[in-house]
Amino acid sequence: MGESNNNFVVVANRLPVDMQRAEDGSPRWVPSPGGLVSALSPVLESHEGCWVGWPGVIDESPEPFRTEADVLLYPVTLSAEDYRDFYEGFSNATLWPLYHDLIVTPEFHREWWAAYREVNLKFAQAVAHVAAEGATVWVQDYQLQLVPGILRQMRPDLTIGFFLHIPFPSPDLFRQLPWREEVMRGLLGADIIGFHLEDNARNFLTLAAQVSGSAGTHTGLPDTLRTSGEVSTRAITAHVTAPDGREVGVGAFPISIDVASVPRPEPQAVTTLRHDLGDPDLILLGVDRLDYTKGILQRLRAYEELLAGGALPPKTVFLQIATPSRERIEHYRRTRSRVEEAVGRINGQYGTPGRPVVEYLHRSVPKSTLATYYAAADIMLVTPFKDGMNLVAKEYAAAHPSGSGALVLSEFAGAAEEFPEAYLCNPFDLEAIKRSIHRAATDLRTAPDDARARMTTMHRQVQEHDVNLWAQSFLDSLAEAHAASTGSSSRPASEAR
Ligand code: ADQ
Repeated sequence: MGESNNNFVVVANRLPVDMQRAEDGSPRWVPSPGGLVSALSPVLESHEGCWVGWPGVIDESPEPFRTEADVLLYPVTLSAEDYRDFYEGFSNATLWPLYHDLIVTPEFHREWWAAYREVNLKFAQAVAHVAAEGATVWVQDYQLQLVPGILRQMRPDLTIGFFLHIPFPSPDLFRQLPWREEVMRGLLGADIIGFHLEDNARNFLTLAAQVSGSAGTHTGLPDTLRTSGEVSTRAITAHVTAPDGREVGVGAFPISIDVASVPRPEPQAVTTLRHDLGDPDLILLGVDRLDYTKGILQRLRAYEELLAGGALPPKTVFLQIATPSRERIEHYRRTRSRVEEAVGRINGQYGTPGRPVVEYLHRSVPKSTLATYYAAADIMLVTPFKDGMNLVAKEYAAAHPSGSGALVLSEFAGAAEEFPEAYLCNPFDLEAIKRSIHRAATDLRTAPDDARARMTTMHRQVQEHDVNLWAQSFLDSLAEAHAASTGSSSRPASEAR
């Protein structure tokens, strides 16, 4: 198959691998981290499609590369300025905090916006190059919100889906964005727009009714986009009329994990880990990118106060794995230093020589190691202030088929909608986090049947709603939208599978 002949194209900020150069200058590809990659890799492999994205190294222009699973990886080059202004700037210091309910204050800079437009154009051009006539294109996430609109103009033959992996904020917050009309128009270039939750989709529909999509409007909120229908999960039932008159479907598609590929740890590996940790009575676990949205510091403080109050078994260990993330951005640096300060303080106060009460790793770990941690953990702590979904919660549920363990979960993680059986807490309320941890620890000892029933239900939920269902329902909706708009019965996304 040639480079310009792909019937199914995924475009995301990152390729599912990173390119590194060995000492002799030869390129080497290594798997890249993150929820999006975890979610999409199995889907693309089964589609034999093309993935357009940045290879993870500034100014590198590697040749397109075909994986063993016959997925064509088509790199987009980012310069140092692109990385600074498009990625660290507009994507992660403007949109990320804005869409996560202003946990830190978003910065609005015209140069960053200019870079965002230019880089979105670059990605759209790459897609236009690799996509066959009439292909299906699936655009991923907040870094590429203008791509659907640009592609619609360049290549009206394409069927375009867009999925947002992070929350979509309330209209009042979104309307702070100086370039709100342009972003809305960009998104409305798609045939369907998918979110994790019905609430996200409703926010978008309300906004679409408020913010004009008409070209060139920069003042006020003049024209109203017509919206219709109620949002329901895993299907398109609501529509908005785009400025060019097309009907755009809007729906909720909660993402999940590839349950079949979750590694099953050897029982011996779990025993060895428990032993290495000093055979504790209780193991708490946190696994996150080191991001201020994830609430790592709050969770450490809750743990510290529980230790201070003697509320946990004497031999308790908290294992916190934090993947390095966006390390040049000031708020991330500050979050890291506060987290590490808290780890030092808690160990200084409550640890004994050779027996820290917090084990902290600031690095990525292999999936098999992660699986051992999940299996060994008595209580998983997932306490983000805001999270689109949170795959870690689902990975933990998948790792406990017998119903062992317990999940403490923020009510502001998308996963809370699917896991009402978790020990839910408000992560802004330290007492609430403490209560949930304490209740989970107490139930494991005194009400094990109740704890087991909760975990078993969550395990079943993940098994029955895995990443394949997510991708399938999105692509089926996209194919239906295409068929409806062309009046044809062809199903492009299904054909591509
Ligand atoms: P993320 O913010 O990256 O994803 P999450 O959904 O939890 O958050 O996914 C993280 C992934 O990275 C998980 O698969 C986890 O196993 C892996 N991971 C984390 N730390 C690791 C470590 N130290 N070593 C190895 N692997 C590690 C974004 C959104 C989420 C949304 C996903 C998918 O912010 O809300 O759920 O996309 O849509």
